[in-house]
Amino acid sequence: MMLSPEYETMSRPELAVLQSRSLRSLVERVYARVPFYRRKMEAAGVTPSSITDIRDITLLPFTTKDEMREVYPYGLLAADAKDIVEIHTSSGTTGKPVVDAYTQKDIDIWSETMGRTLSMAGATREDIVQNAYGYGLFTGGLGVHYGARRIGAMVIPISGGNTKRQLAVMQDFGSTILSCTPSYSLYMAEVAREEKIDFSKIKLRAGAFGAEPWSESMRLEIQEKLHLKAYDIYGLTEIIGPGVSAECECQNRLHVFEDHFYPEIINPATLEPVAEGEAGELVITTITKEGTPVIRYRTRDITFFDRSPCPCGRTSVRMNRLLGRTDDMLIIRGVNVFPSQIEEVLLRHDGIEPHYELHIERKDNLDSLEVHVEVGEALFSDEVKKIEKTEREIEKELREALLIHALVKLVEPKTIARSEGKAKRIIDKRKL
Ligand code: DLL
Repeated sequence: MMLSPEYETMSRPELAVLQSRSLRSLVERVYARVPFYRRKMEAAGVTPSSITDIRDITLLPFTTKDEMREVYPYGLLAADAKDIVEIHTSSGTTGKPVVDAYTQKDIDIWSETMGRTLSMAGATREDIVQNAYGYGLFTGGLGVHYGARRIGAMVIPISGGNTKRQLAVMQDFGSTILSCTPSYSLYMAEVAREEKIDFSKIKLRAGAFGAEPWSESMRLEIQEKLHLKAYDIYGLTEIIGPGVSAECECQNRLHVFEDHFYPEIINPATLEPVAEGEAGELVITTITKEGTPVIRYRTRDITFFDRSPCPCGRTSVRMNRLLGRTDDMLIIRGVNVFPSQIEEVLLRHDGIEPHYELHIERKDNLDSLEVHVEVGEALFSDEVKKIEKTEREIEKELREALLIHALVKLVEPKTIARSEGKAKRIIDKRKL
């Protein structure tokens, strides 16, 4: 399903013309209205007249999360305060939150890109979207809400949590699309099993999952347990919320909504663009945003681009599912380890549940990694020997994948904390 074919299938040269026009107007606006950007541009020796083409974007300075926090709460405002109609913020668990202020036009853009996101997962006005992302300052709830409204679907604004009620609502109202974090969807499947609710009898046929990292094996598991097609959706508060990129029906990498969000990939160490197709840090410029536009925002998310044509007909560049983050990349005994690599190994094993925690400690200057992962009831009731054998097997595979030793402990069913939002899986005691 394509919401806006004129944009989604636009030829690359036409898109570049559109992007160039948007970028010129953005740079003029922020230079005139946002001292924060004006100062940065002056320091970099750039003025609005330096920017004529989208390719000139590399002349502009980057923006980081720390800088955005420093100008909290309103320092990035590029529109008149009276024209702001809504705000959202990041959770602010690691410092001052980042503020996203929207004009009506920004809300319209957000509704459009989220409408495209849901359409790509097959949603139409016939659908009933059970939206279990949190409503509030978090962008997940209202982002999906606006997207569902844009395509004329019916939305159930249930928000996160109260899992038994989620299950009752999806049966009673016949929800066809589910939106929540991938880890929460698996928790729903678990509670459904206990309650003897059979997902094959529930009408859900697609899910829009994102806001946290997940792997291909986790997708297969969700699809099997919830009897639906699971789509990856991506976004972040600093840019707009969800609706920056999403998978189409091919479920093969996420189309970036490039007419609004201009993406680049850089080497985080040198800040230079990577070679075509190489992985690096995703950088995004909100070329059409009015409220709090962001120029060359360093997302810290790691991915790579695929510019090959997609069978769906959309012409936009696709980004790979996230490989990790520059800041959640663990460095254990000098080796770079991404939690996604560990998840991939764990979920290959039968009898293992997708609930795990990584415990990292430092003793006598030596890092240790322990992987705690839950076993299913079947394996748990097996002999101890079988459990130990599985532990050793996983350790061996982890060593092959990560090149370091990790101690694997299989733990009893239901002992790892469940989350109704983003799962917290890394417990790094080295920082305490
Ligand atoms: O999580 C926005 C969102 C809501 C996206 C609902 C998708 C669905 P933040 O709380 O600002 O915003 O967190 C943004 O979450 O930089 C990524 O590291 C991570 N993230 C978001 N989507 C994905 C995804 C929302 N599909 C941060 N896969 C981002 C992996 C994701 N990580």
